[in-house]
Order: sequence, then structure tokens, then C-alpha cells
Amino acid sequence: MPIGQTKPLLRVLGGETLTPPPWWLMRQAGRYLPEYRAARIRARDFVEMCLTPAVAAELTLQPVRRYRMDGAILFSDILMLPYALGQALTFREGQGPILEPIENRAGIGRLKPSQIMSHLEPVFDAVRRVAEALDTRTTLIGFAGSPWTVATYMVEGGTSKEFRQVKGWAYRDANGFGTLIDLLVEGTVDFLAAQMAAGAEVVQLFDSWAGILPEPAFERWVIEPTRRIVAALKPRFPDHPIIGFPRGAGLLYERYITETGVDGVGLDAMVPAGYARSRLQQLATVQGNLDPVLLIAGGAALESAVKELCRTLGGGPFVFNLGHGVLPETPPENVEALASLLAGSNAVK
Ligand code: 1CP
Repeated sequence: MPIGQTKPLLRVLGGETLTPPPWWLMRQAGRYLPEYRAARIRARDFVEMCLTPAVAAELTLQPVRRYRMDGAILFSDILMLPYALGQALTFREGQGPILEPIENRAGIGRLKPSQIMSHLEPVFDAVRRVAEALDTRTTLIGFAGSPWTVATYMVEGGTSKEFRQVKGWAYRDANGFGTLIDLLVEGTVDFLAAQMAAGAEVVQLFDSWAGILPEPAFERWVIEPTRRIVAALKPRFPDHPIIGFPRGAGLLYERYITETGVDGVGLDAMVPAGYARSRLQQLATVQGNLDPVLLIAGGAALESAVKELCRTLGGGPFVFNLGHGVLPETPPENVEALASLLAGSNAVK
């Protein structure tokens, strides 16, 4: 971390403890905001929104203007990487993403890694625009999906409940599936490095489906690819913290932190805060982990949960966030209430 760093999020990711803690919310841009819904109606489709720099920059800034979070996360999607690799991708309202599934080694052969950077140029342009627009205390967060989570969508063709296809392939033909993961490791390194070169000051790796793998598979498909990405980025961007979010990792959170080398770790809402304080916080800055449904509930339930979380984790390096993304039903005024709770010193007493 450069000496004299004044941005609260960067200071805490560098190991400092701040009261009140810096905060941002996963999926802080999105359907719970009326100004996002208006932009969504104007745009023809979601991929186009992500690839129109002025729109992506504006959507990044919308929540920050309202709530002054400490972090502005780039408006984009983890599936922009498969899109840039040439995999057909559409988003249907209410249905989530739909991709043309890749089922075997021949499917991998149809991907075009050489075109990633040119196809993603509008994303880097959006990063540059946001970097120029932000004030001096707000940190710009870039991101990518982790290879395992991105592979689940590429192989299943969308979201999944049982993950039979992707797990089946990984178990049956680990070398073949490993070729896809290797390709995603390289693509993710290039994608994140270019975001950092364009002005992202922190990057987060979203591993939303890390928690569905038993330990040996978790080691091979979550820890190992993440370790390689961190090892490739650190020498090039030593001052840029990396946050890993292996959602659902449970008892494997500890190994994930020590073996990947991430600076910060995103905790899902099921990780007990006391456990995070005693076992994880000395290994990395912890980020999380309020249940997103509490942000829908609001009122006294929200207030007491926020205070309790800050009491438990606020004594060490801690970034306040949710345990997963903001849900579309969230009343915007509850996010305002959260901002006030965190700003008020009572939140941490
Ligand atoms: O219809 C719409 O308006 C699109 C909804 C939407 C939005 C607003 C999607 C489709 N993606 C996004 C933006 C997005 N996605 C961001 C923007 C920055 C922010 O405000 O946080 C980020 C960081 C993501 C990351 C993302 N996309 C993840 C990882 C986090 C998570 O939620 O677990 C995943 C799994 C995706 C895939 C995806 N894209 C969109 C949807 C609905 C999904 C999830 C599909 C599923 O349920 O499996």
C-alpha cells in the first residue's frame, strides 16, 4: 500500500482498522434502484449496457451518488469473459443468463482467447471514465468471476441447482476440464490486469459457486486457479489489493485465504462472525456478511444486526458488506438507513 493512502477502503485492505468501517455492497447497482430500472428499459439488452462505456460508467456511479459508499464497483458482469471468448450469451428478464453450453474438449476448441482483450475494450473504457469521475475518497473496484464459477455457467449453459454437467466433467475428465480452467485463468489475469491498468484500485474475484465442491475438488478448481491468478497479478500490481469471495466455502475459508494469498476475503452470511474474528481476521481483511434479506426487512432487525456485526468484527481490519448481492426487492430507503447506521458512531459501540 502506498504510504499516505487516504482512501478508507484501501487502508483497511492494507491491514488497518477503521471506525466506522468502510462499506460497499455487492450488486449495489441493479434493479432495486429506480434509476437503474429506467436505464434498463432504455437499453436494448444487458450485454449492450455492459459494453456501452457511458452507460456502464453511469450505472457504476448511480448507487455511489445516492449513498456515498466507500467503494464503487464497476458495472459489468462475470459472464462478459465467456462472451468475449465467443460463447453466445443472452439475458432473459427474470430468468438470468443463457449460454450455449460447452460440453467437451471440442467445445473448448471453439473458444477464441486471442479476441478477449479487443472485445472487452469498452469495459476498460468504462473503468477509465469512472476513475475520472470519482472523488478522492471513493475506491474503484474492478472484478471478474473466478474460473470455477465462470466455468459452471459455461458448461451448464446458465444457472444450475445440482451442477451435474460441470461436476460430472470435472470428475470424469479432469485433464480436459482443466484445459478450460487454464484458459479461464489466463483470460482472468489479462482481464483484471487491464482493469487495473485502466484505473481499478482493488479487484474482487467472485466465486459464487465455490461452496458446492468437496475438499479435493475445491483444492483443485477453487484454490489452485485463484492462487495462480493472485501470483500472476501481484508482481505487476503490488499495490492493488485482491479480494476473494469463495461463497459457501465454510470450513475451507481458512485454507482458501492462506493458500491463495488474497488480501481480503468476502464472507457469506452463514460464516459466524465470532469464528471470522478468531480464525480468519488475522489472516486477511474480512468483508461481509450481513444477510441481504435483512436489508429488505429493515427497521429494528437491520439495526441490531448491523451493530452486532460491527461490534464483533470492527476491532480488526473489516469492510462492511452483505453476505451476497443486494436483492431486487430491497427498499432503497433501507440502504439509506444502513448508510446512516454505519456513519453514526453508535454502530460500532
Ligand atoms: O436483468 C437485469 O437487469 C440484469 C441483472 C444483472 C445485473 C444488475 C445481472 C445479470 N448482472 C448484473 C450486474 C453484476 N453482476 C455486477 C455489477 C456490479 C454490482 O453492482 O455489484 C456484478 C459484480 C455481477 C457479478 C455476477 N454476475 C455474479 C457474482 C455475484 C453473485 O451474485 O453471486 C454472478 C453469479 C453473475 C451472473 C449473473 N448475471 C446476472 C444474473 C441474474 C446472474 C446470476 C445468475 C444466477 O442466479 O446464477
